[in-house]
Amino acid sequence: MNDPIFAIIEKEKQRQSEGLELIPSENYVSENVLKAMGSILTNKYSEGYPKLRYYGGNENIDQAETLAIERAKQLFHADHANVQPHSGANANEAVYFAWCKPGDTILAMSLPAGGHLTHGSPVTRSAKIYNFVGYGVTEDGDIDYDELEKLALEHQPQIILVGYSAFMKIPDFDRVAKVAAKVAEQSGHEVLLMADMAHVAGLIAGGVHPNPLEHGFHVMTSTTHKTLRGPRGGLIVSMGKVGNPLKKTERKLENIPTLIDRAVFPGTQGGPLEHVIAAKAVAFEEDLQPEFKEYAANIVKNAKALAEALKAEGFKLQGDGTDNHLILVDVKSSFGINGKLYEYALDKIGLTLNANALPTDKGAAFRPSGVRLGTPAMTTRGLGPDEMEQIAKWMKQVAEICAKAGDNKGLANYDGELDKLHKEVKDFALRFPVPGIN
Ligand code: DSN
Repeated sequence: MNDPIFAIIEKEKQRQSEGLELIPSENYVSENVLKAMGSILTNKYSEGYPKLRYYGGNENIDQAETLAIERAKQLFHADHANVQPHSGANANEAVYFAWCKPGDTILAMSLPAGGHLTHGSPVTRSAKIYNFVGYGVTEDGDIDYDELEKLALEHQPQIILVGYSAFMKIPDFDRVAKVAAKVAEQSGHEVLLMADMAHVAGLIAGGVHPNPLEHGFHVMTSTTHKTLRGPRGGLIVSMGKVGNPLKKTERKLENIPTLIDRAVFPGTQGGPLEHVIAAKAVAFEEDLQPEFKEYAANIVKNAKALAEALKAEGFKLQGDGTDNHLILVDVKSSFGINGKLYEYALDKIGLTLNANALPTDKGAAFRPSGVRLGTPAMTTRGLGPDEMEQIAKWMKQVAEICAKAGDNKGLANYDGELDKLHKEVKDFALRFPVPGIN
């Protein structure tokens, strides 16, 4: 084992246990998830779907993938699950490909408002193929439903997408479903209702967030590694008739599960990662347990406690708080600093989060006014509301240092103070074991 890669993995283990992970899209998987992911299932080619493969020798793989599919359906009360997407981006692209022709319109939350890159950012492949129209958020951080409706009636999209990577409210899925019905009536075409719930899928599975599939939505995409606490990968669950994915299928909403299967393979992907799919199956089984409900509730409880503690320390929050796992802090108007400097300084003391533009930022991707943080990983590690107060205190101390330092270079004058805080964070973090490491 002389390959330096193994020393790098050991160093990363140390970083993960000695620091506190506040990035809201990260988490720690269980030992069993790690075991399945690191298994010899990676050796197998299995293009196709269970019992419909293009290679022999898939009798065991079929059983593993079928378990993953059945567990995902049970988790989200879905008619169908496709567990093959390699990532959330691939899952989204497959849904667009399943339903749209080049040039078709997709209405989604714009990136500055909190939407995701794959929801129509001009730098993506999808945006070069489809016509994305973006809706925004109101001043209090909720979806601007009036704007959404106006744009939907004006552009008559093929897909209305509710999804985000920086949004703290609970979407009103029923209201959006009503808009889709109006568009369908006006345009004469069916409208696919798609939810990208990558961030909150674990909250849905844990019963502390509404399930879009129970509010008229046809498709939900997700990643499996965020609040679902599984391996890095993607997932699509949907409602409708499940047909043979190897046969051409009429483009109708009731056929969406089969259209999606065909769009994942052979439409947009090759051989599935069956070791990762087995690890998804393990995670889904964990997500079905009663303890996971408690975990999901604790994520939200901790996020609310952290939001309150941050406010008490003088931070202004987008939307003034959170209803899910995620918090967007306006560090510019709170402490006169930019998010990138703050992210860098917090990294130095072992608190990891990411700089993030606020809906009001204009073209400031490299010097955004905010940072985004959340509680899924900390909750897995067993931290509770009291610990959230301590994190808020450290965050204020570092914000004040950044305000005095002015920039990355100026921060060097505060190495002593930052080192002291780093030691405090490390001693604190080591009290909370990381699954699979400690
Ligand atoms: N990169 C993810 C996030 O952090 O929100 C979304 O894909």
